[in-house]
Amino acid sequence: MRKTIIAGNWKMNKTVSETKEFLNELLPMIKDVNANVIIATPFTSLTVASELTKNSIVKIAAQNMGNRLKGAYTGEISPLMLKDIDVNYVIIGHSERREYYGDTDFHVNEKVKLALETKLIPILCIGEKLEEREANETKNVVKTQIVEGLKDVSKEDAKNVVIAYEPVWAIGTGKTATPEMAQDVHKYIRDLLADMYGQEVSDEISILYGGSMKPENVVELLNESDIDGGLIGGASLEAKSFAKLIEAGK
Ligand code: 3PY
Repeated sequence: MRKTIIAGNWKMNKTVSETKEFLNELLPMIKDVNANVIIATPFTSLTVASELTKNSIVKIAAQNMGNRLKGAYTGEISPLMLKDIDVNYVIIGHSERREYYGDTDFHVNEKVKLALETKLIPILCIGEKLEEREANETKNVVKTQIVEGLKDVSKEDAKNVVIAYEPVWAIGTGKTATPEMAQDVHKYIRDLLADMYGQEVSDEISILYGGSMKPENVVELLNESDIDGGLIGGASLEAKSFAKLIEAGK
């Protein structure tokens, strides 16, 4: 039985004091909720977020990481540094990283493998651009990103990967894939993972939907059999709306 995961991706938002304020508002609201909640904060807020959420259902994620363990890599953050401050998850290959910072499937694969090696759970993001959807290329794009992103990842390790399908045209645009459109791609991903690792492993992997998920559409998206949760941008920045999403996901 797969767990529903409600994950917030704050992107480049919130200072340390805003992080404290948010968590002080959110945590009492979800005190009695039994759900899998993740918040991906900027690097600067990770320490305070992991301290404040220690005795709660919330797990903390980084939004990216370096592709080496240590050394002369100016500006990078090692997965070991993330582990050291009790970070459990790391988003890898978000479309904004691919688009603005040149992260390729090769880099994504290096990071996925290193995250698994260091016992961080990678949230591997994939998804097509608008022109790719219009050219009927969605499934080919998603297939390449998964096959390349998980290259040399063993069956044992694959069980510890979370996939986030985020159609790029639905990110920050207010446009959401209809539940049927999203389910169609999620099912395709599930079948692909079954071809790669066997049905049993595929059935264990959580596949999240991302791209303008909000309180108004969360229930119908989560009703689809292969949508196991959400990776949420804008609606995760405000404690009340994030709490509503968590409530829907329990
Ligand atoms: C969004 O919903 O905008 C996201 O990109 C979540 O990662």
